[in-house]
Amino acid sequence: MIVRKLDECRQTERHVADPHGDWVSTRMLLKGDGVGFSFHITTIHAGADFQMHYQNHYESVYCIDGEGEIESREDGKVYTIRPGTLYVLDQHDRHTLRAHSQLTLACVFNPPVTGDEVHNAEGAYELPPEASPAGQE
Ligand code: 9YT
Repeated sequence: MIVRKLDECRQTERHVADPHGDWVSTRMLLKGDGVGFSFHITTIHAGADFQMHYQNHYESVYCIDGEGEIESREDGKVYTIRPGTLYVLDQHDRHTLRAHSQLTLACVFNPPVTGDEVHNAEGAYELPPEASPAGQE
């Protein structure tokens, strides 16, 4: 069994800051923990408005706190985000996230993030050399 505390993880290298200043992410579970997914508590700063495209991962995002919206750049649909909302990027959807207030999100990635990944120019996380893209295992 693994038991961890968010406040303790925040004091370690598991706490990663976006170089663009849009978010911070505490990766409470990583690939090295061996369970096949990673689990992050992510804070999106109020006013953030940025694009992502997780070409190599599936991601589930559950809103714990805050208000915002998620736009699919595949079809232009915009969905409100508030506490209790789950969105799942099951099609590697290109998307834009807007935080109307600070958002606290619980995020799960498959395949798991390995450590200190931040978005590349396309808004994706690169895979380690040996990993398979999500859906191609
Ligand atoms: C919602 C989202 O994808 N935010 C970017 C950070 C990511 N969730 C992470 O690495 O925790």
